Amino acid sequence: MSSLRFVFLFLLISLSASAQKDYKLWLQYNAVKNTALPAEYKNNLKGIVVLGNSETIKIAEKELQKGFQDMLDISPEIKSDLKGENNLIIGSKSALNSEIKNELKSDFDKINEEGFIIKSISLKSKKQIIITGKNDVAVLYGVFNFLRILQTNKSTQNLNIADSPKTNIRILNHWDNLDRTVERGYAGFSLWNWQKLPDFIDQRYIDYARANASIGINGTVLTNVNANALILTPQYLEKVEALANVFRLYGIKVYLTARFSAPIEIGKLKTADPKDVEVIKWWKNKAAEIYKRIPDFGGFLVKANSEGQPGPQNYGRDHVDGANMLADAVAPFGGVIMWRAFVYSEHDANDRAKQAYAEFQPYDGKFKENVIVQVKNGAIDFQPREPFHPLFGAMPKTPLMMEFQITQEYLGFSTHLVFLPKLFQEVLESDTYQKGKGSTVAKVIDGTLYPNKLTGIAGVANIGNDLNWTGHPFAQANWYGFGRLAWNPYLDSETIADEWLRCTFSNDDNFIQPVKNIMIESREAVVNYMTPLGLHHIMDTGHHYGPGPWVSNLSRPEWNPTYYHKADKNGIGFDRSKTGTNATAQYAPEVEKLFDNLETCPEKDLLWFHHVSWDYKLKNGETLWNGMALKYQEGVNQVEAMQNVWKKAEKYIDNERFHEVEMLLEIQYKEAKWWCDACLLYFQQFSGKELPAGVEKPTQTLDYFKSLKFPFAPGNG
Ligand code: BDP
Repeated sequence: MSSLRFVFLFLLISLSASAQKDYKLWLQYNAVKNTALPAEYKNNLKGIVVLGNSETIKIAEKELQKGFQDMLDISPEIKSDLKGENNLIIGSKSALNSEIKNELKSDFDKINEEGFIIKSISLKSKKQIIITGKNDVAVLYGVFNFLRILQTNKSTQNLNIADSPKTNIRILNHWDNLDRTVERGYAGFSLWNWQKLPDFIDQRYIDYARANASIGINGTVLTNVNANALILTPQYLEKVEALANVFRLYGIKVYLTARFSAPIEIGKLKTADPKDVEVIKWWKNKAAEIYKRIPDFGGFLVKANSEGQPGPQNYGRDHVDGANMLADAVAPFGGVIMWRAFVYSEHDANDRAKQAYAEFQPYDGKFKENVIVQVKNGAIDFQPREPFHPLFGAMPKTPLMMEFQITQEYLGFSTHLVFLPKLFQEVLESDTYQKGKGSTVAKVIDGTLYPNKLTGIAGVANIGNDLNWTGHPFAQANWYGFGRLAWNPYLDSETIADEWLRCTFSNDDNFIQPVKNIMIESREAVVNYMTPLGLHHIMDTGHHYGPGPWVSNLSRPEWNPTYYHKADKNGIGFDRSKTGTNATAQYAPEVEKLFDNLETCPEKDLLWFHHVSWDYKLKNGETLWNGMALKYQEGVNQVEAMQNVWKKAEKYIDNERFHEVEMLLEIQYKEAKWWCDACLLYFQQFSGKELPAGVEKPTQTLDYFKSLKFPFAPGNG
């Protein structure tokens, strides 16, 4: 072979290997290089004893084989009964012999139906490791967790883990349309190839399910909340069934969005009134039809009477009527209705931030048992920072589930590196004070504050058919982190970042430490260069790409950024205190007081709750104007610092991912600067003040920034 051809071939092979890394997410299974560990691992993993023969157990077995092969270059003998020592035993409780069951009795008492046990035990004086749980999917969770021990180079000596998910429904919400566009999707088109389904099962469906199972996600809503009724027709249900058949083996239930007017659109009825007998019958039959195909169908997610979607109010009924009617339809089959509380109306002159609480709180205790109300983390809409939604903790008799957005609609799309678990953690740790100090949002969500049986966390997916699934290599960490927090809402985001980096890139501490710092700081950086000090919703209109604080011409007042920042010559911010819209009164008294009082209101939320003068003194002694300008600049500087750290990462990882991130950080830097310049020039018109020392001069005029148009920005329908 000529040397040129050789080089070409080599390049091709290494390129595709590198591209595969992008695809493999956090399941890289890199060779374990640490000197002592491979020997320890190999010694403990002489054979794999597989008890049980379900498809799920076979998946678990294959996963272990792959893990051992890739990480340790070994293929332990597979046995179906227990012989010898230093085996890894996998199997669910019912497949275990009585000796093992007795040995693990107290461990089984500690876990719930989906929990797993990983334990070093001694059977007839022989050392073994066992991975078990109450069913096969739990065993699979245990297997992935065991492999993570190896991936993160931790010891396998004296293992003693009993871990259970703290929430029941850990679910992705795909805002995927039937034409495969994805609302607010920045990673290509929808994974679901409706045209080729049901006969063509894309390997991606299997890899998607595997990735989700590895982090404990157990549900997926396939379709957009702005729903199309066609998904409920037999033509599509057949395709949904094919996906459900794939996902089931990985413990993932399929859910669909239900368009409230479906009985009219596909059922030929004249009404969709939830009290109409024909409508009630239609939904009952529809549910029965779905469950006949998909016996473990999860249920429906519903966006009703929100942003123009149809709902019970079109017929003079309310959310309770609508949700309960659907709940009755799926109840005989064990289905659940996830009813969204994301509502606000152009006919309501009230502060938008108050509307969901005002509408939903009075319904407390009125929903059927199988309804869970899905509430966004904040009262407006997935902003870089929002105080927690006042509904959390305020509906003791109603199960509430969290809705986070993993896709970065308001946080720079898939071009900005923003580690969202930091944001999620901040929300989950927030204290609602609804049952005294310590009534955190996490406790509302996992059912420990009020004894609600149904619990859940939803994440609006950032997944598309891009080679690397999420557009930005680091956006994979947000999918991963969401899953880990859904499993355990008390996990620390730093732990998650550490795990993810080790599983995705490298265990080298010289790489981990600095890059972890970037991740941890990235969330505050985006807040600084987009919406510091409690500013919110000042993104450009419609697509939400880039700054647009000047937009004021949209038909609905609350769609205009000017509605949110209220900048004038006297100052800036939305007065939601007693002297303003009194939104603070929707919180428990302790929180209300904290937010209401300028002295105690955290500065990070200042302009969310207060309109303050440009000369207002911040805690660091700066005037508000100077402080705000410095924050914008700090955000830009933080991105620059991230770039500098990243440059040093080159020698630790593959070229392709290194360069991808390098290029993306360059875009992020430019866009951070764009945000900083555009916002400061705009707000300066009101403050009438010079930029303080330390803030770079804007590179363009305000008119230039205002003239920018993005008719084809992604994710905008
Ligand atoms: C907003 C999005 C819009 C969604 C809506 C929702 O801009 O595309 O349909 O939320 O959550 O954030 O229903």
